[in-house]
Amino acid sequence: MTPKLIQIIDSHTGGEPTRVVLGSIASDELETYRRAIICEPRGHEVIVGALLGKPVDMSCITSVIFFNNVGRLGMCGHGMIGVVTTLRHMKLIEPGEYRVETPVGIVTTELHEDGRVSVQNVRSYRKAKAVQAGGVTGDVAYGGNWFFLVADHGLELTRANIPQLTQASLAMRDAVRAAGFPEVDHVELFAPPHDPANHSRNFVLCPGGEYDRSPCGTGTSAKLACLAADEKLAAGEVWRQESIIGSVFDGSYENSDGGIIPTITGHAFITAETQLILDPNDPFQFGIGTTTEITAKHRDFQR
Ligand code: PYC
Repeated sequence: MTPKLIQIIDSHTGGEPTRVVLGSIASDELETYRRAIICEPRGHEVIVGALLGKPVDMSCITSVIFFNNVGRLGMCGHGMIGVVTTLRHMKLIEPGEYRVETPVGIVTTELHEDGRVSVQNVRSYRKAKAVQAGGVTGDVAYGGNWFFLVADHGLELTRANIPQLTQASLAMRDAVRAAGFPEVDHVELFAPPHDPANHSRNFVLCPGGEYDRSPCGTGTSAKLACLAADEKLAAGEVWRQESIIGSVFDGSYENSDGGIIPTITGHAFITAETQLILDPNDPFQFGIGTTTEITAKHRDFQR
């Protein structure tokens, strides 16, 4: 039997990797190949995949389904910046505006002359304010994915603390789900920025138990929705969100029907261009199975 070949281009946005899959598989085959593309031995659990396809709405340049080690994502801000940067690398686009179809709606992207990319995200909003769960108080908000946003966690947002931040965020996620918000799959912790040029620093727990190296585009969208609802940031004002590794996204918003339309700007860099080989004789051709409790919980939630 001949090996299956999957063309990919890798990039990172603020340190968070994106693996764009170029048409070697169809969307209904994604579940078969998802772990082969993301997980060991070819990848690792931090990667977010982006499967490009033919859009239904022909005003869009492409459709994209984002996916990770445990399933699919609604939207992905750092991933969308990676997708646009990849299309530019492939010489398919030049600086300008491009619409992209995602499972949660169409987003408008802008590739700038200097290589930065802005993503005008789907409508974002705060669902619940000051929810008490797991000994902390936070807001539940939507930014293309669902977030529990917490400031009163009492933890230091430093790289040295990442294991502790991960454990605490997993417990908060369990608690907020049990408190009546089963849709929450990301937790976002906030603290003052390390760089005074920024407004805030965050730590973001992703669905598979990994942390986002970037400031998280959908998480920053959810944060902007909360700031707007609290009248702490005016429409059009720029919010500079710093990640746990110090990378930064600029965010701003316009009002929309009780919620906001956020725009997130960041920069991605291409790191590799290659093809994956799935050898039918390789016992791990579909990736090393992940049987952790986190994965099982996420699968239950997805059902
Ligand atoms: O940038 O929206 C984002 C994101 C979601 C999960 C990882 N990154």
